[in-house]
Amino acid sequence: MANLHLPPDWNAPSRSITPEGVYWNRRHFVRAAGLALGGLALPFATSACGGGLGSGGNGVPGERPSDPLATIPDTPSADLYPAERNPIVDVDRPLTDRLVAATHNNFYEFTTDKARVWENVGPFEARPWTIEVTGEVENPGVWDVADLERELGLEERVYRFRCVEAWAMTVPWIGFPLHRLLARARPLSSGRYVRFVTFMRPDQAIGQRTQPWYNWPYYEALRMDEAMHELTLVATGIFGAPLPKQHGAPARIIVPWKYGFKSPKSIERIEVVRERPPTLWNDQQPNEYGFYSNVNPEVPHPRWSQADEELIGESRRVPTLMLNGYGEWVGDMYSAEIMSRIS
Ligand SMILES: Nc1nc2c(c(=O)[nH]1)N[C@H]1C(S)=C(S)[C@@H](COP(=O)(O)O)O[C@H]1N2
Ligand SMILES: [Mo]
Repeated sequence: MANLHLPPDWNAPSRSITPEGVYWNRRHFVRAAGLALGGLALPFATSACGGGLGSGGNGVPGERPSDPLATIPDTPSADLYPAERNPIVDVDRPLTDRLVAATHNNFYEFTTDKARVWENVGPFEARPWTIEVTGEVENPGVWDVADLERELGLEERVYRFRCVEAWAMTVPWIGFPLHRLLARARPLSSGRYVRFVTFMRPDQAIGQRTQPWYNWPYYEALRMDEAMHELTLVATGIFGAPLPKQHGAPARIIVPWKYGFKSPKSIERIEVVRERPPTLWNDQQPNEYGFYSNVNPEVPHPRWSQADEELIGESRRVPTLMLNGYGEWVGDMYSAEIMSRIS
């Protein structure tokens, strides 16, 4: 692809990224802490201790998970984790703390309270799971996520991730480029946009029951070239393990140069379509959330500046980077007119 020129330092060694060992140690620390807690929180002790973190961690379905990482669903693909890091992109920021990321989530299907999403995901049955790819494609299909993880090849990529609300994190996603899944379905030339639809399960997602003013299920979309871009991932894991439910298990889209709401979680269906489809946040408040929503420090949100951002878990703000720092990769996809649009 013409737009895949590499940044000059693409193969530079990791600089200040927390090395893998550190978060694995942290994980073991958390496991130990979880076991200690399990002794106190009797109703959850058995399930929390059962498989340790990262396996069998669902807890009792419907009940409050015993800890923020006890929300990683069981999966036959668990042996694929951790996956090898692809140094194709590198970032000069330290990794966000794993527990901070797991307790600061936007997933309105469960609650708008970021700190409590993990507490509400207990009833959500995130695995097993299939993704349907349909629409303007030669080979529509329904594929099992665990099979896709095995067959399409998992890799780890450390990306910056920037929410439109001016907070940001730096995390190691695990997954495969979306173009590999689209290639299976073989998009037709009539397919110009790619639409994503998440689940509709009010019985499992309390926010879908109590917040009917959002037009569930969550729907988002990308232009075909954005969807096919090498940086656009289907993430199935984070921090060396399958995704916890609050991060969008079992599979979510990651588009690192766009505001976070363009990265839909727990997707069930991908539709290749001819016309630009409506998207949830743009429908909800078109004057605040555009279709493109490329990270841009120079275009303020109507209610706040986008010039800088808070790094979650760290008490400092840093300047926001144009296209979240991925301009060399994706800048040539956008005209000045598109870049000047609201969020
Ligand atoms: N289905 C769904 N996907 C979603 C959202 C949501 O509410 N529902 N929130 C979005 C927003 S606003 C952000 S910032 C990211 C947050 O991802 P994280 O919780 O894994 O950090 O998910 C995005 N994807
Ligand atoms: Mo967001």
